[in-house]
Amino acid sequence: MKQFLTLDDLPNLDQAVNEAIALKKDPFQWEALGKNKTLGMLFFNPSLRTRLSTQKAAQNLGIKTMVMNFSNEAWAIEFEDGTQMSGLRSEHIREAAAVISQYCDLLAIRAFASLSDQKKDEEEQVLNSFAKYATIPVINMESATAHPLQALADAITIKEYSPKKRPKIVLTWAPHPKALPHAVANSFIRMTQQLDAEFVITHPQGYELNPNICKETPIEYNQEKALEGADFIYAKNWCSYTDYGKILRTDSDWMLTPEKMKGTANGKFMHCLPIRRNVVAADGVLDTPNSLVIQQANNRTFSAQLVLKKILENG
Ligand code: SN0
Repeated sequence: MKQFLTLDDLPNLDQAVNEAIALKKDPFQWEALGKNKTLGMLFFNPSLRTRLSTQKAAQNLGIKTMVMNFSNEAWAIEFEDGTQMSGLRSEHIREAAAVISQYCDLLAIRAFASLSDQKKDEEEQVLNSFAKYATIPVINMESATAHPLQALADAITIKEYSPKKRPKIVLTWAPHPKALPHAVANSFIRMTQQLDAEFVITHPQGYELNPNICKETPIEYNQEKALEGADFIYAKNWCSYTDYGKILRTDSDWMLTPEKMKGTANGKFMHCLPIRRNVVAADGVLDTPNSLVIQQANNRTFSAQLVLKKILENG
């Protein structure tokens, strides 16, 4: 594998999940693989799981890490070509990416959607500019439109906890006070479409996601109906895609509650975290053995470890 910008960079999802589960059983087996290698990690946005699990994954493979917070520690970067840089941006992506490429062997980047400029978000300006001007492999730690490390961790978790060969998986929109990106939902959809599963997306009218991602996956506007017989319930908020960046509703009608979970097939609750308690899901949903949120976060390590290992093996 040359890079990991989206799930499409994985040659085979099922094989990747199996290999990640094998790494989980024996995490230090490949400790010599990353000797003298450096992973640079650039954060344009906050992180807890992504930062620590990716560092831990690197450590398990013998890779050293350098972490930099770009939102307040680095020079503000100019991404446009041919501009006269007399404004607030001090450094051009061309120099920044070239310089970092000399210090590091691998480069991981977190750069959320702006949610104001749909064109730039869809073009993945930040991630793709680093991929273009860096001379080392780039790894996506959540970009404007995708969070493939999360989706791979979710695939591992579903494999570990599935009660049947063909489970019913529901992605449900949930309320949130802030406008959140589409990245987690997008990658979860792309991942789940590749599983042997009955997959349904449910959200209020107006929250339709990118049709190029949803493709043939059924959308059910009645949440209760969608949840019937579900084995996995993946909750996530996202802002409007069609009315880009807007919050259309914040009422608690779509919050996951223990009552709603009763209509599922003793369903497992999933969320990428961080989760707003009693907004996205009630305490009574999170504080039960059916919640897999902590296990999902643990699998982030093995998702990242699998990706780093595949890239290192490529040379
Ligand atoms: C991010 C998102 O894409 O939804 C990261 C998830 C891994 N989530 C948030 O920004 C939540 C922030 C909040 O205030 O609850």
